[in-house]
Amino acid sequence: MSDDVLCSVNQNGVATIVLNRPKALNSLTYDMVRVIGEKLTEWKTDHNVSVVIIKGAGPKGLCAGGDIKALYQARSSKRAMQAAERFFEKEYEADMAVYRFPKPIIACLDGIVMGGGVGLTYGASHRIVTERTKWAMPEMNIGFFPDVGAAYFFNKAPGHIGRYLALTASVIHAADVLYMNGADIYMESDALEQLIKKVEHTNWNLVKVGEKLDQMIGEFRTEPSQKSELSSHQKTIDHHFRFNTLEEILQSLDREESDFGLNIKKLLLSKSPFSLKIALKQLAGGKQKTLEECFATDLLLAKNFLRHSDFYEGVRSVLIDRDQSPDYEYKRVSDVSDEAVYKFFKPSESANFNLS
Ligand code: QUE
Repeated sequence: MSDDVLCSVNQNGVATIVLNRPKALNSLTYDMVRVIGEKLTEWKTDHNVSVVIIKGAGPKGLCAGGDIKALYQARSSKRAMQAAERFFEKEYEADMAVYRFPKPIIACLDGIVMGGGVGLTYGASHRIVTERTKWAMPEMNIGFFPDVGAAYFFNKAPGHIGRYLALTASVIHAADVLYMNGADIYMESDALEQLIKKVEHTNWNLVKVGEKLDQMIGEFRTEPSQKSELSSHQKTIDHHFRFNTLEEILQSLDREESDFGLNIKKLLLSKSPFSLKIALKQLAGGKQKTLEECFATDLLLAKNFLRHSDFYEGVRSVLIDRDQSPDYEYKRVSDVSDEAVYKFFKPSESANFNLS
């Protein structure tokens, strides 16, 4: 049994999940997401568990995403491909178990919270951000797509902020995470540490857990020192991202004169045109979908990206060779046909699409 995730239950009814791969920014392996899913299933009905804490080991943060370097190996063999597919299945199961968990989950969004880290925390009942929080769905940087339920939760953000965050892969801080509905509570990182100690040392067995927890959080919570930047750009973002085609979004940005708008255009043009179009369709489609349907689409898309060169080229350019100059299959947005995009939302013949 590996130590990459530490799960424990104390005498007071507090269960803790510690993501414990600090040298790899706690990025998620197959074993980690499998164990997290299993533990949450077990704790759901365990009367010795009243509250769950999710946190990351080490100084850098909660979680940088999936163990992308392991997924990169999928290009080399059928065996590795199957392992990669199983990773996504278990990861999304763990994410969904967090949403469906019937007791409070305190998620510590302290430091880096990206990709898979977002997936594990969005569905938690008590999501706490700090002055150290760096939050992003960074998949557009690696020729992939925003998975882990993004089509569901980005549609819960105000206006078209979700599309903006997904397509630009922007990193945001505490006030913006609260604004886009990725967190509920702000407190200083030091206060969060004290809160967690206090929660661990409180006996939850004979109290009204929800009430007592809210009261305890009230002792530590404050307000971020800076205003949400996203809120001040809401109108601009909504204006440009209201379109359902990438061509229209880019055309709209051509008429923009602010530095903010010009920078968005530059960011979009640095991504894989194919990934951008898939993500836009995925998010537009997510509006009508349930949580389960969003995760089912994510699994289908993840399996198809495992069979697409842009994903490996993106990972290579960012994490393997680090040259930051990906050579994507399609060079321009106009090179990606509607048909190619449409087809990508259908199961690939070589994939095993069982969702159990
Ligand atoms: C986009 C991503 C990821 C990323 C960088 C991106 C991602 C991920 C990591 C990562 C970072 C440090 C590590 C590690 C993985 O980087 O998902 O193992 O040590 O996990 O631009 O989606």
